[in-house]
Amino acid sequence: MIRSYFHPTPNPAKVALFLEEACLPYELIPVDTSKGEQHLPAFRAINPNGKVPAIVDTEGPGHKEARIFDSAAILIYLAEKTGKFLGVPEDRPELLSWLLFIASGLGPFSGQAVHFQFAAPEGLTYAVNRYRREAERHYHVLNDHLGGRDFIVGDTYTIANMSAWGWLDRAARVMKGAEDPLAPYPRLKRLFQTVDARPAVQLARAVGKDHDFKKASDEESKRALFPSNYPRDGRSYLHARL
Ligand SMILES: N[C@@H](CCC(=O)N[C@@H](CS)C(=O)NCC(=O)O)C(=O)O
Repeated sequence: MIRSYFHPTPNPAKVALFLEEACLPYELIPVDTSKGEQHLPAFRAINPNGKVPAIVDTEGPGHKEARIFDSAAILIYLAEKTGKFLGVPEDRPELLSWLLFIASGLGPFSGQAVHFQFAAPEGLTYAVNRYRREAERHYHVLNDHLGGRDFIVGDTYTIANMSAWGWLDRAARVMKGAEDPLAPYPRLKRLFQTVDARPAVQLARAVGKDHDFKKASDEESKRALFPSNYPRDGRSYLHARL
């Protein structure tokens, strides 16, 4: 059995998509990051970095319980465990490269673009430009790569496409104000639409809908989500809570 620690945000969405695609039985454990549940000791024992997604596989390697955190690590782990959505072995170097490109580039720059356009104080033009432009640059790199190919790696739908979908789904926030945010990246838009049309995406979108995640952006949520903005006595909010 897999326990999936979840909040309805881009990185956990990738894992939700894999679990639905692979029809793996799992227990969903909501982690309300706006309430600071990612900082509770029980969750930090599963992800010391205090972020979702994370999973626990009660039947891990050697029949021992295993924890896995970080969306790319989880996708690789689950793909290897099930033998699904890995593509062919000859394409493994490309698969790892694009997965890590998304995990360390497209995703984080998109996240920072959202942060500086929606959550940070107004007037930080340099930061907005920096992260928005870098997100755009990553979109261009992937868009160029998709010339003449249907999927990111090889001829099939792999975990690289699931990973890209998680963040492309938030393109309207990353490219704040753009009427059709993927229009300048037609191949990326085609890829997004191909993945988004899969039946498992509808199931993944429904994950966690029955849980009342906190929506308000108030002082509690800001302190929970951006603890390093609130140093206390030389220690961060995060460490002060533990
Ligand atoms: N590199 C990590 C990033 C995880 C991450 O940033 N998760 C966000 C949700 S998409 C989160 O937990 N935010 C709450 C927080 O930072 O406290 C991954 O790919 O899983």
